[in-house]
Amino acid sequence: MLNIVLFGPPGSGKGTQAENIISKYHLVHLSTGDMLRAEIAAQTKLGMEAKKLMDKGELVPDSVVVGMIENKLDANPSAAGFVFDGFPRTVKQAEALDELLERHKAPIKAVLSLHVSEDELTRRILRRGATSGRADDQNETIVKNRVLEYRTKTEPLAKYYSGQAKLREVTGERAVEEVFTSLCQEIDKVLASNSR
Ligand code: B4P
Repeated sequence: MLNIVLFGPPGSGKGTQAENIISKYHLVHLSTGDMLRAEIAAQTKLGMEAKKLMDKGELVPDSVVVGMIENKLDANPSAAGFVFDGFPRTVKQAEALDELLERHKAPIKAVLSLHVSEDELTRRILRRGATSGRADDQNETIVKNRVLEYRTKTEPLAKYYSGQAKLREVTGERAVEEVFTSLCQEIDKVLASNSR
């Protein structure tokens, strides 16, 4: 089973690249951002609670996203693997994911980390905000808060995964196709080392 984490700050292109990766490698895309937005669209209680935090650029509680991921893993027993996009975002979430995947005997094979400068992240998100209708994409203060949440709560995960020798760095500030080529090179290295 090929389980990959796409890691990086908001707007670094995780969602964009996840789409390309799942279609090339026939994997299942698990985006906690998309799952939360679906809950908001369906106006569930969980969605309404999450919306209050997301609109401010804050993370939703670990227990909420871990529960959603667990349900999706259980709902896809015959998947060839998963691309985790926007999850985990805290060390607690990463530990929970390791435990869940241990149960499925299918650990994370690689964590692909996208690097993009702060100026470019803000530019991309505000550009998307002009058409996306996402409240968290429309205001520079909220975007800055999302990046701050990333720096304080999510970035420490890089150390967690480099400690497991799974972290692979990729420059994300290039054309979408160029970034995709580099990500595929990293995935192919992982596949080659597994088949040895
Ligand atoms: P997400 O939905 O995960 O949103 P994101 O970080 O903005 O997205 P991403 O990095 O995928 O960027 P994308 O490809 O779309 O999270 C939203 C919110 O949900 C969080 O703030 C949080 O509140 C909550 N949440 C989600 N998961 C959570 C968790 N695990 N725990 C707690 N809370 C959670 O790209 C952005 C833009 O850049 C697009 O317009 C794209 O077209 C453009 N772009 C992409 N690649 C480009 C390139 N190479 N060049 C130019 N533009 C590019």
